[in-house]
Amino acid sequence: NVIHNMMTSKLAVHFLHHLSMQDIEQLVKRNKLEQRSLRKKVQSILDDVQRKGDKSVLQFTRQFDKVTLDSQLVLDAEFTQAENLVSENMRRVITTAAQNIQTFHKSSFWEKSPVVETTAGILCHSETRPIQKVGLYVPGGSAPLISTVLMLAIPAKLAGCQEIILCTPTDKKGNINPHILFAAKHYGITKVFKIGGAQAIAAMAYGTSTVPKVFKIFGPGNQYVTMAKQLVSSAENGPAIDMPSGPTEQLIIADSTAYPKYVTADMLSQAEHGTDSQVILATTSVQFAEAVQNELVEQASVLPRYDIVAQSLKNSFIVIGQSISNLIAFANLYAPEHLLIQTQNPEDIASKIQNAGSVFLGHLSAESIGDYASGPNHALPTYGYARAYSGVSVASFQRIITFQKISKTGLTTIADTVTSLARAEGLEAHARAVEIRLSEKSV
Ligand code: HSO
Ligand code: ZN
Repeated sequence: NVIHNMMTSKLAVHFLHHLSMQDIEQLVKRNKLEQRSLRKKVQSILDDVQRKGDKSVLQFTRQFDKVTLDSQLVLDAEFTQAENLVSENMRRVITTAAQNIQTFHKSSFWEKSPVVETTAGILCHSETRPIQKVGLYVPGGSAPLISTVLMLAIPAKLAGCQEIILCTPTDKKGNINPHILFAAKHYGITKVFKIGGAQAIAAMAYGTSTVPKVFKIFGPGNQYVTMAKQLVSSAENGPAIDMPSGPTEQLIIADSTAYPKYVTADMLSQAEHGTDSQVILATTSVQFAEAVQNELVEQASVLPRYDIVAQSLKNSFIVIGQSISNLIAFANLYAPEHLLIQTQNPEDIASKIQNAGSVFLGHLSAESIGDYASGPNHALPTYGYARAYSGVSVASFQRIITFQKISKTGLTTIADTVTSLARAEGLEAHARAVEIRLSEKSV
């Protein structure tokens, strides 16, 4: 094990009661990358793929990923080959995680609402329908996110999506991580393509001769992927997207009953995702903060991804509050992707949380467990979008259609309400569409 140079600087510490409202707003703001030049670059990739299809995609794959592919579509033989590379143990753990994810997602969706009689003779209800074609993106990058395949494919399949395609970049030899292929094959993906980056998003948004055009695109990615998703979703006829996504983030509320070792380990688990990850410790105890600072140096020093961790800890900080309720207020302002509550009574705090993607209650609830295997989804809103967006669920792969049926009684009861409102809006034809039925004797 390599022991790295000790981190030289400690996390920045902010005392909430010394900060003005403006200071706090500044603290809660995420680092925003320069968007203008990024947008231009990504738009030109999107335009090229839209014009030239597969030829353009293959060209970008050569240029950015340094691989020349015969087939972008993963062939049956490759699935078989991958299957053989997956150990018995990995099969077992992927299956276990998948089962929990399935159990949780199954428990929280619906297909048909009750029928409600809003007024005598007026029957209304809703039914959900799967989005027929969806595209999933799984980043390659520094970590092959096997778990992300499960987190996206399982709810898509439960929703009943007919076509579920997946794009992911290959390694330098043109291969996809075998576990990713194994998970894709076993959990409902219809086609896998060896495409990464903005060109993958473009291919799924516009369609090419090999990649089908989809109606909604899901999944995390780097800044190019994120920008591409935003651009295609606002284009004419473009697909919807799950949510705008950004670097991963975590906020831990800890009191003096928390364990510095656990809290530190959780912080490092998110800090290792990327240099732009952000982890925040919010605590009432200065001593506890001090203990975590020391523990961070200790635990980080032996991590294989030390360099990433050291970098992301520079975007990270500690806030000290005079009371737990000050910390709760701060957490609600920040709206973290992941909120960990490691205090004496986590449930009491949980009921006061308004803005968060996913909440982990108690000292034993490590975020990693939720990242992989407990059941809830790990595709969650970052960047403060948790104020308005939810994480991925079966509902993300469905739409709701409403149905209504008006009987003769319903028609008579509601006629005056509708005709009066219609005439108040100056829409005479609306009023008459009701009245013509009242006077019609045949029905
Ligand atoms: N923490 C990540 C998900 C993940 N962690 C995948 C490990 N693998 C964003 O929620
Ligand atoms: Zn993670």
